Amino acid sequence: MLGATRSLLPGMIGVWLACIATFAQDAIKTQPGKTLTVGFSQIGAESAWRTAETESMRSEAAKRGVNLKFSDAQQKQENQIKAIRAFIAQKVDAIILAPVVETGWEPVLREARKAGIPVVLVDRGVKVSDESLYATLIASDFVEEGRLAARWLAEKLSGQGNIVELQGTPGSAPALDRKKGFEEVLAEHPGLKIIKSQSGDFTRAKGKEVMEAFLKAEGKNIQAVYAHNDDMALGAIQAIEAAGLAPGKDILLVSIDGVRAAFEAMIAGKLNCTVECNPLLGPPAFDAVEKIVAGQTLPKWIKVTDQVFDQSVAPDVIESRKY
Ligand code: GZL
Repeated sequence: MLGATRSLLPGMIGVWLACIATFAQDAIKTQPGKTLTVGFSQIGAESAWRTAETESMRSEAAKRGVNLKFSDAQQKQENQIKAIRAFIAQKVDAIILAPVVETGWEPVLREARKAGIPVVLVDRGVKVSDESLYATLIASDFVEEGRLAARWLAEKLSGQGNIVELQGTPGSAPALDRKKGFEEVLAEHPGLKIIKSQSGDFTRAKGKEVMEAFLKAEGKNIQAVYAHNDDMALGAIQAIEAAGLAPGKDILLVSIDGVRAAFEAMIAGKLNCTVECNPLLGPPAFDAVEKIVAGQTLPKWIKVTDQVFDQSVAPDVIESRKY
């Protein structure tokens, strides 16, 4: 009996180790000093924010000597899923994912876990039934960003006015949460009303197009624009000017991201306020990857801090902006 058990022992240990690897994916260990190969599935290049994030990831990987396999999904989830499967086939040490939308990730994340490859989420979160499918999320608090935007606007409008909303990509965490936070504060101000709301997909062109439609439908009935990102606000500014109105004066604009062009628009008096959403996620992302492959466990959410900038401070801070 003992002989038989002894002969089964190596197999049993193998199964036991595989189980540990499966259920504790954030405790994967690789040899110290080995060059890390990391797959990064990026959403696309839809905004200045996204470009800044990509630059931060690429430059940080180069600085750390990480072999980065980069994939631009052009805003399509199916392309991100294909890229993740390719990274799994290439047996990368870790995967970094900026998920374009919140849902639809469970199957491919299970494939990554089965392959023993940790997944770090950056910039946007996912909805999954089992949070152990990703090691950590490095992102801002989009609900708080929405609250900050609404509080600033409520004060500026003295609690009275009609607002049109340019939403981000449908189903994306920032679009859902920035709307949620904004409406949470608006509920405290019955004199403020969102009279039109539509997606501009986080792009300048679409933001301009949707704002043109809002102006046609509501004309001088609009006191303010709430844009889920600066790029759509900059498009809305173009539409407001084309309609013969003064952006920043006839119609106030508050947006989110804090990209350089937003500071330039605030200095020009055309944008009133932007809530920063820091895109320089390269350093914290690769810190997380290095800790995970060294066997450490990380918090499920590493929160990036943000702050509000308006026209009153824009001239003083623009030179210090890093993106
Ligand atoms: C936020 C990020 C959003 C930015 C947009 O973390 O996902 O996507 O706010 C970008 O500019 O397109």
